[in-house]
Amino acid sequence: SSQQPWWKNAAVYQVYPASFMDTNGDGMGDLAGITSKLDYLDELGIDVVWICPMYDSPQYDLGYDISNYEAIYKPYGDLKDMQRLIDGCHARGMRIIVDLVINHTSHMHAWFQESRSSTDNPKRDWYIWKPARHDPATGKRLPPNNWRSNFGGSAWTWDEATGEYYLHLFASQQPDLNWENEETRRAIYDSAMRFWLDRGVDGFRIDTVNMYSKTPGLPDAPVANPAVEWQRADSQYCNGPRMHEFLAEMNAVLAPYGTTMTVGELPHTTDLSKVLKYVSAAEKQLDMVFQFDVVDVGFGVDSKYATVPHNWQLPDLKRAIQSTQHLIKGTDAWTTAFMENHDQARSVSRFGCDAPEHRVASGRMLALLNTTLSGTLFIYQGQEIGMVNVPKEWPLAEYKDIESTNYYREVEQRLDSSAATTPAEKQAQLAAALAAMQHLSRDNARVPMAWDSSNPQAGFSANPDTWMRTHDLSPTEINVAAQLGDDASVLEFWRRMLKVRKQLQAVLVHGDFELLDMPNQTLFSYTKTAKDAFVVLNFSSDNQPFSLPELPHASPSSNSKPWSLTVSTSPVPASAAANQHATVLEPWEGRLYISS
Ligand code: TEU
Ligand code: CA
Repeated sequence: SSQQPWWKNAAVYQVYPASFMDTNGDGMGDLAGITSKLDYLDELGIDVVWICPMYDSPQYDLGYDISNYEAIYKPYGDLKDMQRLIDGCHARGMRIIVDLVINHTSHMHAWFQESRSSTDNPKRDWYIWKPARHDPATGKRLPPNNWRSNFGGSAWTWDEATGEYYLHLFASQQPDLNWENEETRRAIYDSAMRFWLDRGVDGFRIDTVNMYSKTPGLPDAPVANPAVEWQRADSQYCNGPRMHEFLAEMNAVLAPYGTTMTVGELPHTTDLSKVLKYVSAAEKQLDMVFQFDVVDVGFGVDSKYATVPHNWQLPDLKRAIQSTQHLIKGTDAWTTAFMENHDQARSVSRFGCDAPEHRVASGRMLALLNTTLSGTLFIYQGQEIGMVNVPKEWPLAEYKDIESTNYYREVEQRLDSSAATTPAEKQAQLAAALAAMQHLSRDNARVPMAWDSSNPQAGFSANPDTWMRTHDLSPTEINVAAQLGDDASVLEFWRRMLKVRKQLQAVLVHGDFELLDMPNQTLFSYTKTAKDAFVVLNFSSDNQPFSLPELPHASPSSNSKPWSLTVSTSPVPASAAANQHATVLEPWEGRLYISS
C-alpha cells in the first residue's frame, strides 16, 4: 500500500568508515571519503546509508568501543564533516542511519573513568561491578561467575584500584553499562540518541539489542562444555526480563522525530516467539531485526571457528533463509534480507564460489537471491562488486581483528599448555586455525573497498601504508571502475536488480516466500506471492536441469499468462531470450520468472 513507512522498500548500504575511502592520505577511510562517494551510492540505487561507528574511540574493537558518543574519531574528521555527510545524503533524497552501541562503552569513556575511580563515586553503579569469589580449596581469586566473553576468556576483569571485577560481554576494553540504573539510561538516551537525532539522522542500527537486561543476580551459566573454563552464557544475558521495557523507553525517545528507522542486531536468538516480540508491529519495539540464521550457517557451536570450511549443505542455507522470510508470514512483523556485514566473511567465498572461473557468475547469482527476498534489503560495501575473502596465502600478521587474533592466541595457548602435542601437530593445528580465519574471520569484510586501478591501493588511498592490506585482486580485477558500464559485471547486475526490485516491489519486497524442493542439494528455488514470481538458483559448478513449477491458477478456466523469463544472471541475454524456457541452468546461474 502507499501507506508503507519509507524503510520497508529501502535498499540500505552499509559503510565501514575505516575501509571505505581515504581522502587525506593517512591510509584510513574518513567521513569526507564517504561524502565523496554519495553520488556513486545514489546511482547504484541506494536509499539509506548506514554508517558503522564513527565516534571517538580508542579502536580496540574498531569503533564499537566508544569513548564519546558526541564526538567523531579524529582521523575520520569532525562534527562538521559528519553534518556534511548527513546533509549530503538528504540533498540526494537518501537517508542516513548510524550505529547505536549502548550495551557497553569504551573503558576510556569519561563515565567509566569516573566509575572505576572509587567504590563510592556517583557513577560507580553505571557499570556492573562485583566482588571476587574465592576457590574454597585453594583460596584463589575467581570472577563472580563462569561467563565467557564473546571475544574469548572470562567476561570479567579485575580492577586493582578498587578491588572489584567489572563485566564485559565483549573485550575488557568494552565494559557493560548498567541498564538497571535509570540515571544511566537517561544519559544514554541523551548522549547516544537525541544528540544525533537532533543533527538529522534518520534512525539507528542498534548493536546487540537483546543484551542490556541480564538475568538478575548474574548466576553461572549452565556448564555445556566441562573441558573449558568459561562457558557460553547467552542464556544469561540475552533477552533478559527488562529488555522490552528498555526498548519501550527508547521508542519514547524516538517518537518526537517522525518516521525513523530502527534495525536491531539480535545475536543468539532463534526462538521465533522471542524474535517476534522485538519486531511485531503491535509490540512497538523495533522496526526490524537482523537474525543470525543465515550468517551463522556453517558455524561451530562453541566457537564459530570450531568447524571446517564449507561445513554445510544447501538445505541448511535454504532453511535459514526460509526462517527469516517466514517471520512475516501471517504476522504483523517486518524482516530483513542480508548476507554480509562488517562481522562476516564474503558471501561469494562462503555461499558462492570464489574460484576465478565462477566468481563473477556466483556473485551475480547471490545478488539475484538477495534482491528477490522479502523485507528491507541490506548490502555491505564491496558486496556489490563481488569482493571475495582474503587470499589463503596471507600470513597471520595481516589479520587485525580482536576476535580473530584472540581466537588464534587461544589455540596457541591451548597447544602450548598441552605437553602431548608434538611440534608437527602444533604446526598443523595452527595452520588449521589460520585456514578457519581465512574462511570466516571478520577481517575478510574489513580490507579496503576497491574503487579503481589507479594505484596498488585500488584508489582507496594515496598512501601505500593502508591500515589493512589491500586485497591482491582489488587493483586489477575486482574494483568499481573495472565493472562500471560492463553489463556482465557483478556491479551492473546489482544496479539492474535494484531497479527491478523497485518495479516489482509488491512481489519482490512484500511477497510471501515459499520454498520449493528443500532436499535438492544444488538448486535453490522458490516462489513469491502465490506464484507471481519464480526464482531458481544453481549452487553448483555444473549445468543443472530444472523444471518450471505449475502455472498459478492453472485450472482450465483460468487465463493466466505463462511464465516469462524476466532476468537471467547469465551475461549473454541473447541466448536467454532465444531460449527463454530452456530448462538447463549454467554453472552458478540464477533466473527470475514472472507469471503475470
Ligand atoms: O556484534 C555482536 C555479536 O554478537 C558479535 O559476537 C558477532 O556475533 C561477532 O562479531 C561475529 O563474529 C556487534 C558488532 O556488530 C560487532 O562488530 C562488535 O564487535 C560487537 O557487537 C561489540 O560491540
Ligand atoms: Ca583518512
